[in-house]
Amino acid sequence: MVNFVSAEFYFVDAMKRDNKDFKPYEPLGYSEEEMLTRSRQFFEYMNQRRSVREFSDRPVSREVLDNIIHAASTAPSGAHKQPWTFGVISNAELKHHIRELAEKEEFENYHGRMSETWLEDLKKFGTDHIKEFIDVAPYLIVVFKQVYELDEAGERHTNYYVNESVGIAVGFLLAAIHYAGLVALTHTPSPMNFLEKALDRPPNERAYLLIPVGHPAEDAQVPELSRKSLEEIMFMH
Ligand code: IYR
Repeated sequence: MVNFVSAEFYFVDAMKRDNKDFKPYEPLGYSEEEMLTRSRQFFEYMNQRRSVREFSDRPVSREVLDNIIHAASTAPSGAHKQPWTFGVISNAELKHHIRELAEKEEFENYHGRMSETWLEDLKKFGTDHIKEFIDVAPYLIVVFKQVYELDEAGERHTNYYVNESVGIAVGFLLAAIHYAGLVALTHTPSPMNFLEKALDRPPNERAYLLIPVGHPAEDAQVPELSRKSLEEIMFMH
């Protein structure tokens, strides 16, 4: 890491490390050409990802779902605390219960809690308080952030950069879902605390996102949209 400190500080830092905690990093070692191809292909692949709101009830195997969540769990996190829990709901009654609770909140949002500007911004997506996808998708992944860690003895331990860590893990999750050829929606029923109660979660967990996962409905449609260009999102000095 480039660091604006003198070589002496580097030395002290290195001394603080306990070598038994470290092992050599094994680089992937792609050639320049491979790097160029891989980075371009990855962009093109990711650029095909779309949020989908219309799901098929076609089942998805448990093993595929496990792999997706395992991939999400490889995300970096503050002090490697891994401050996340992924709840997977496939039970039809529980999904329906969650749908009813989500629709109740969303009804309030669409009928008074959201500003005119917000409703206007959402118009082109055609969303409303009806959340059929919660019943239809074979799995709901409810992502929880752990605002602190609770160990087996019930002791609290601090977690760091929890929102950043869980956000990155969800990014990995969405990439893994797309890589498996499935679709997802990052749904934000608001407020979301009904999920903590409905899923009987411990006091250190807060619901972060509700993500239905599955195959798209055969006639699924997605909004016509384009993404910002590199020039718009990037600067370089
Ligand atoms: N949470 C609501 C509203 C909503 C808000 C945004 I910002 C969106 O991009 C989409 C929807 C809902 O889920 O319908």
